Amino acid sequence: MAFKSSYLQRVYDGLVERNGEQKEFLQAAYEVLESLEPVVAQNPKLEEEGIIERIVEPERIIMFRVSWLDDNGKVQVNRGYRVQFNSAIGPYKGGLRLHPSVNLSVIKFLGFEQIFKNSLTGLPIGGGKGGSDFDPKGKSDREIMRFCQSFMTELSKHIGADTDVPAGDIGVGGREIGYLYGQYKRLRNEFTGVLTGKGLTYGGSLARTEATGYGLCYYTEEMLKCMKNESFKGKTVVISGSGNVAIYANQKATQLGGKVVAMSDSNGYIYDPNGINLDVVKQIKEVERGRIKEYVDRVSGAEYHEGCRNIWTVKCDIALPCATQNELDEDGAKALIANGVMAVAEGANMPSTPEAVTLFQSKGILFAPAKASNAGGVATSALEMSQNSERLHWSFDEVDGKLHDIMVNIFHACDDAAKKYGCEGNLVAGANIAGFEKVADAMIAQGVAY
Ligand code: NDP
Ligand code: 2IT
Repeated sequence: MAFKSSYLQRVYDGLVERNGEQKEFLQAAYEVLESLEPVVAQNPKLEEEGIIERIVEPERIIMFRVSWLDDNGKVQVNRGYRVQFNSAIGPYKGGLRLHPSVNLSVIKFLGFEQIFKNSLTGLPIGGGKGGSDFDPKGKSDREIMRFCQSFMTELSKHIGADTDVPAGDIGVGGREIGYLYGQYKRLRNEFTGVLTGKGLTYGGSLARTEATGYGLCYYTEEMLKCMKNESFKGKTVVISGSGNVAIYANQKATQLGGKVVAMSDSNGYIYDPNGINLDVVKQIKEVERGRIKEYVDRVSGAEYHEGCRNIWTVKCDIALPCATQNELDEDGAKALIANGVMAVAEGANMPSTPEAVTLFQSKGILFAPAKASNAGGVATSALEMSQNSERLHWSFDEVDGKLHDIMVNIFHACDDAAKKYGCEGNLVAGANIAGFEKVADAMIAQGVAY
């Protein structure tokens, strides 16, 4: 891995030296630094002001013990994280992930990506991320509650409506946000917009639940229109995952005229040639918290296949990876390409491996990078913060309309930045550059602390 710029090379070598074991973080950082080659070449001020070495170093990392009592009264211990990565353009903002695979590398990669994503939304939010290696699967509601309360007891010391505003991510939905919010309020005696994704009865925004999946489809529709004079209409769609992002991506893709034929969870995938019945998926995943394979017991003509990675062998025009990082690798990309895929748009964070991205781009397949195409969730979180600040509640259509405009604007910001720096059509580079420019400018304006 070699950079043309000696400055970028030096910063990246330093990162590897200090964080060699943080694979996911280095993967995310490498991709951004690579995209910044033409920007660094044209702007010597970036090196003079030490912007790149500053932007790859989190402003603050908080790691803490989370001890809680399970239903048998036994003490359990997990590790909690909050990485406050960059506050140049607004309070730290980003989700909390509860999954056994969570470690510092995963939270740092997510927090790093969040800086540029949040900048792309055009709204005043900095970048952060947090979570725990706690596994919510198989836990009772009471266990989830006790974990969330313990987690928030420590986290509450470090967050606030003008400081750091967490939200959901894998394993954190409405139930968890409710418990976290209740505990924050008890500890602080404050009713503020300290979390987003809240329930509609206590300050949540309409359309936040739908926002990431809807936003992904709005971005994809604009990309299809502007780059290929195409749309979702009549297209076959494959969506990995069956959580929050996947479900509402399915709903919007279907509304826009697409037919979603496959979805998955970490065990395997379902294939339904008639188009997936989303009500059944919602009942299984949102209400019963069950497994995707149960779908085939309820819908005739559908198939279940063990092994989630094979979902990419299902023939489709549009692929929307909406589960987790590095879920779509080179083999998956080859299978999609062999079956004639036209566009791949990322709903999850960094779901495609670098090899897969290179393959898509080299074959002229439209490719929408996560930090642009999944920014609708956090953008709507920022709209929730606005509503909380003005103590008003906007209608579904008002929020959804703003979300739509934000996603269209993000697409054009990426497309324009790519053109400006000589890499027309490369939305990965465009997203990284457009997201970076605003943050770098704000960092320079605010000076170096000494
Ligand atoms: P959920 O917890 O609602 O759903 C996650 C889904 O992904 C589940 O179907 C889960 O299956 C599957 N999954 C999780 N881990 C793995 C794994 N290691 N291998 C295969 N499948 C896996 O999370 P979300 O839908 O909220 O998040 C999905 C992705 O979207 C994440 O990358 C997240 O960072 C990203 N994202 C989320 C946003 C949001 O607003 N929620 C905003 C922007 C991005 P199983 O049940 O078997 O674990
Ligand atoms: O990855 C993400 O952008 C999210 N999980 C949503 C973050 C948020 O603050 O709404």
